[in-house]
Amino acid sequence: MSILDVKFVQGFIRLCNDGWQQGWHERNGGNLSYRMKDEEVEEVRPFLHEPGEWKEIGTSVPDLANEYFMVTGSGKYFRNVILDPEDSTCIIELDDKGENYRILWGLVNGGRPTSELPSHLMNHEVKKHKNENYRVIYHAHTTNTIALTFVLPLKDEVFTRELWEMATECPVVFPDGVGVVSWMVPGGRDIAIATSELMKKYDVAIWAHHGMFASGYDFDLTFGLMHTVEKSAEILVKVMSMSPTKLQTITPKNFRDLAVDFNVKLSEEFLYEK
Ligand code: 2HA
Ligand code: ZN
Repeated sequence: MSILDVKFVQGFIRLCNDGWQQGWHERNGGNLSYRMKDEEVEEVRPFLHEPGEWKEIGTSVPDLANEYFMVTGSGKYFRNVILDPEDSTCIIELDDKGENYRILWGLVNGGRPTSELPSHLMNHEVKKHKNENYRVIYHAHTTNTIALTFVLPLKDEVFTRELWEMATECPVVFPDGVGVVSWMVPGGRDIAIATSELMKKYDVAIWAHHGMFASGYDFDLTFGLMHTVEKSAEILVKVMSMSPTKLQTITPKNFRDLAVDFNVKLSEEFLYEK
């Protein structure tokens, strides 16, 4: 038995490799974090080493105090995670204030958790408030979604509506819509605050000219959400490449009908007349 046989560790590694195979993780692009369950902490405890030094997170997440996370390492390549997870990822523990972390496993050749740790943890905190079941925060450099941030207005309602129109499954997969953050310097507290504000309302936040954050209960749902949004963006890029206008599309009335049959609530703010 090794830590690599533990189910959530396998799920974490598989998501990294799936993202790499999608082409969303050039070089060291993207990062992933997982908020571990109590029983999972106990499951991996035999494999944890003497704690490293406490280091500042760079923000404060008091409602995540004493929690454990598996996260990708700063500067590490998603491409390598499946080959050497102990080099590319780590398990960290937060202190009793939610202001510092220490490494308990992984990053065996040195390094620190993802440069986006403040955004990840602030998103986890917001999502945990909303619903204890949220455990995964995933950031990827999704090509088509990024392309759209150069040509669509950076408004939540425009991105949501345009992405919904591209595939009938979309309003069912992300009925709350998607949020958009204008270009900001990555890695710091400001972009973390802006993103976590959007995560109060949405499971998806798009960073203009950079990528996407997705959140979900487990690896399948979170990867599936990222994949669905990015696929929809790819269709939109193709449509806009063929023609500046659509000859036909899914209409607001169609969406309202769909909402009834599929039992989802679609906010009228996204069903505006164009
Ligand atoms: O390189 O994606 O946003 C990691 C990142 C930073
Ligand atoms: Zn990034």
